[in-house]
This record gives sequence, C-alpha cells and structure tokens, in this order.
Amino acid sequence: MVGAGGREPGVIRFPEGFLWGAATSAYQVEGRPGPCDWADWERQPGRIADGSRSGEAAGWWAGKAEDDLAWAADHGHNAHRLGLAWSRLEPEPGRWDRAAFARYAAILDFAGRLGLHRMVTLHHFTLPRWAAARGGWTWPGLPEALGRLAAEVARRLGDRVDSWCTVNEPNVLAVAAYGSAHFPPGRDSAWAAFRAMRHLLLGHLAAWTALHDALPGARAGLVLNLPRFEPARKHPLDRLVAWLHDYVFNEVFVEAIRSGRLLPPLAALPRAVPGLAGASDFVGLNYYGLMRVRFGVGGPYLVGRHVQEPSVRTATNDWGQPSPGGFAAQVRRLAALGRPVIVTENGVMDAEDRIRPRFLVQHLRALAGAVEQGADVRGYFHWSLVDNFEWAEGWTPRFGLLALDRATGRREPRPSAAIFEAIARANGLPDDILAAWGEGPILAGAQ
Ligand code: IFM
Repeated sequence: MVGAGGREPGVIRFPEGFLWGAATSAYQVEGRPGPCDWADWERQPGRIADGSRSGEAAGWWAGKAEDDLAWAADHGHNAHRLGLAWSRLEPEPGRWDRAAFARYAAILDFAGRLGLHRMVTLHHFTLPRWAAARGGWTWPGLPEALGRLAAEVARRLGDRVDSWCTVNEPNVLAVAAYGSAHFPPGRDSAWAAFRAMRHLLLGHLAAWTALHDALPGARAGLVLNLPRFEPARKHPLDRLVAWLHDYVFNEVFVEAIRSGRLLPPLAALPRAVPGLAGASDFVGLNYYGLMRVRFGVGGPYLVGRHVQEPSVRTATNDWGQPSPGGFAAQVRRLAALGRPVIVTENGVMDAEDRIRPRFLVQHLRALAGAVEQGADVRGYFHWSLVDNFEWAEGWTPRFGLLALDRATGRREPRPSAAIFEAIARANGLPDDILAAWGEGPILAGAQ
C-alpha cells in the first residue's frame, strides 16, 4: 500500500503488480479503416474542426503497432490498453473477417511476447456501417449485436487478452453522437441521447455476460469518463445545475453499476435491469478535468455553461481544468462501488509538453493519496501512447507520450515519456520527480 506502515521516507509507492501503460483506440491509431460510421462522417465537409482526416492515423494497421508497443515495453510500461474495430471484424452482419482477426491476433501475440498486460476495448465510439444504418445506439438490436461480437472475439482472441473494457465512455458517446452533432450520426436530440445511454448500458451488460460465458474468470469492466462538476459560484442555481450535469453525465452510469437500476431520464421510471448490478469486474475511469458550472439557458447543454478558467479546450471541445483533487474524488467515488478501479485514461493535449509533466506527476500523486485512503486501484493508463486522430478535433490536439510526425511517420519521445518511465519502473513517485514537477500550477494561470 502507498505510504502504509513501512513506507520508506519520502517515497510514494503504488501497490505491487500495479499496471503501468498507455491507452489507444482502434480508429485513432490504426488508419485505413473498415466500413464504419466515422470513415463516412469524416468525409463530410466541415465535420472535422481543423479540416484534417484520419488517413493512415498512426499506422498501426499497416505495421506500426508492433514498433510502438516494443517502444512502450522498453520504456517501463508493463501494460497496454488497445481497441478493436468492430467494422473490421464484422463488416457485414454475421460475417466475421478472418484476416482482421488474424491481424489483431498478431498484435496481441506480439504484446504478450513483450510481457505486456493486454487490456482490450471492444467498443470505442465507432460502429460498422451496417449498425449505424439501423440507427446506431438508438437501435434496440445493438446491445445484443455487441454481445455477439463479444462472444466471437472471446472465442477467437480470448486466450490472448488479460482484461477487457466492454464499452468506452457511454456518456461521452451518447452526448456527442446523439445529443449533439459532434460525432456521427449527429442526431442532436436529448431524447435520442437518453435512449442511446440506455442501450449502451444494455450493450455493456450483453458484452460482459458473453465474455463471462465464454471465458470463466474473465476480467471485464465498463469505462466511464467522469469529469468533476462543481458550481461556479455559491449561488443555488449554479449548485443545482452542477448537480444536474453530474447526475445526467456521471451518476446515472455509476448508479447502474451500483444497483443495476436505470434512473430517469434513461427510463421513464427507475427500472432494475436483471444482472446489471455489479456486472463490472473492475470499473474503468477516464479522467481529464474539472468543469465549473454556471446557470444559464441555451448553449450546448440545454441549461448551464462550463466557465472554468483556464481550461484545456479548443474552439469545439473542452476537457476542463486539470484538477488532481477532482481526479482523486472520482477515484474514491468509483472505489466506493466495491470494485477495483483502473484508470483507463488520463492525459492532456500538449504538443510542446509544457503542461504534461506537472499534469502527470500531480495526478499520480493524487491517485496515490486515494490509494492511501483505501481505494483499490489496480492500474494507470496514460492517454495516449502516440499522437493520434482526436475525433472531431482532428490532429490539432496532441496527446501522445510519443510525438508523431505525420509526414514521415517518425516518433519522438516527449520529455514526459521519461518521467512516466521513471515512475513506472519505481512503481512509485521518486523524490527527484516530485521535487521537479510535484508543485506549481499545471496550467499557467491556474490556482
Ligand atoms: O481521444 C479521446 C478518447 O478516444 C476517449 N477519451 C478521451 C480522449 C481525449 O479526448
């Protein structure tokens, strides 16, 4: 335990066997996508803020996965979280593509030979074209279809996977794709978003059940992106709206795992879903920042605006203000579910690597504090290993420990990569790293 009884003075340690790695998703790094909603979406003019296209992405499908994973294993990582592209595996309903399974098998075998813990995400935002054509996550048949995918993947790749993420960030996907027009299909309807949220949770359950049926002892979890929402002022309306944002975006998902109930607005009345309570062997936490919420009507969230300053944002997306305290609070919130927590994403866009060193070290110190207070945390995956296609923002945000030159494909480690390596190798926060990066504002101008 961190800091428990016999801790060496000045050394913050993480629990034995802690997973240290980075996270990627299929569409963002692979390139040359299969027939899927995102490939169609990014072809439409105006959909990607900086006008870029995913193109070859980080070249993983064409062979770069192995280079990047080898680099990670050589630089202190003992784990990697990667995604599968459903559209490659099942390009038409019920037709499983042997070559796509073989490519993933090769990547996973390679990662296994490197000694990396292989965490695999089944669904990270993108859908096969045929599923999108039926309405995507508003289609009631999609949860069952995800269950079938999970069963097939378990059968063909199961012995190469150490842990599973069923669905990545159902809240983000529902809001971006169905509650607004940021992601495909851009439905821009709150009701479509609530319906999608419900189906995403049912999809998680179908996938979790299929994995357990096929692989006794499987470790599979839902991955939630839980920003911290706080009122901008003490005003009761700000408090109410901050609570509301947390309730709709975060709490309904936390509650689904806690009690198995779908709360309004996911259902008209609270409704128990048989088997859902506790159907997550761990809970994945993706955490980026803190939103200060101010009452107001209009704007992107129906009611309330996010007004924190400074913030990590582009013209079209806001990751919030870096807040290690907010991170620790969300870790403790999930740990209170009585399931192990794995930090499945945490990171910051920062091409120059001016923000990332403090961001990394101060978030890890906050994580260590949560562990010290009793939270059962099993790992930390930094977002991301290598610069990749940041969805509707295109290539402008740079999240990688490895900087990618898209013209040449060359990778250059950012200084944070060495900091991460030192921490992972020590399984803790060495004094010199704490001294260099443990204090001071993460973002210039922040408290
Ligand atoms: O790149 C995304 C990822 O796909 C999901 N979580 C947040 C990341 C940064 O925006």
